[in-house]
Amino acid sequence: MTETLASPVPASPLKLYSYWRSSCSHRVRIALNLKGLNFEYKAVDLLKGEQFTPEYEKLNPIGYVPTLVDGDVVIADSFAILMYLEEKYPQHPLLPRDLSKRAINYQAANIVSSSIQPLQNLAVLKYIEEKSGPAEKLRWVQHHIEKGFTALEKLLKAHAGKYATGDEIFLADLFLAPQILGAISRFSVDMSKFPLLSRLNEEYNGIAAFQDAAPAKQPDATQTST
Ligand SMILES: N[C@@H](CCC(=O)N[C@@H](CS)C(=O)NCC(=O)O)C(=O)O
Repeated sequence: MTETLASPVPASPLKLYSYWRSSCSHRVRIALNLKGLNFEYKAVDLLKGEQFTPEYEKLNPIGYVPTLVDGDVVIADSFAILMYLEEKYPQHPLLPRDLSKRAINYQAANIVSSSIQPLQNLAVLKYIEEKSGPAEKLRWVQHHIEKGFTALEKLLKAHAGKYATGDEIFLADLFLAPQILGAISRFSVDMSKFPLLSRLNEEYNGIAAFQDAAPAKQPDATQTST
């Protein structure tokens, strides 16, 4: 007889402060879904500046989404949230046991979270558009996404299986899926230059935990183009 271990569940409902189109929120939504953790969705409208209200800044001092609240615990950064979830709710591990594979996951995640996403953040794009116009804004964002994607294609060529680092979904996939979706749907990046990332994207699109985390499925989704 196989013994099944109960998955840890939160004592009180988790709350996720999120914006539908935020790729940083999107990664956390995927993790929560993979781990089977229900959460209350607390919408923060970035276009209305709700991230800068004094109430929200008490939770997230830098005024970004996402923020996770788990009882008394408040965590205001997607990487920190993912590491917290991983340790507190170990069902569906986000990190492989193999240390070198784990390091590749950190590397791929950080290419997205340090070398792509901050350069396409709302405040950065608004500044560039104001100074140099919408065409320059698009050139800027495409350049930085393509630079990161080129590095990711090279890095993952030696490690990918069905997913980014093998045949199981790990941390790297949680960072890639939202970034690729944004590149396609918001920034018209030519994905034909990135065959591996395109193939991974097809895989992600077929998985329920990823589908349910998609921007368009969130309660605050609108048709706004920003
Ligand atoms: N390192 C942070 C970055 C968070 C971040 O940049 N969030 C963006 C959305 S993906 C945001 O809130 N932008 C609002 C703004 O630029 O005012 C994390 O990973 O949580």
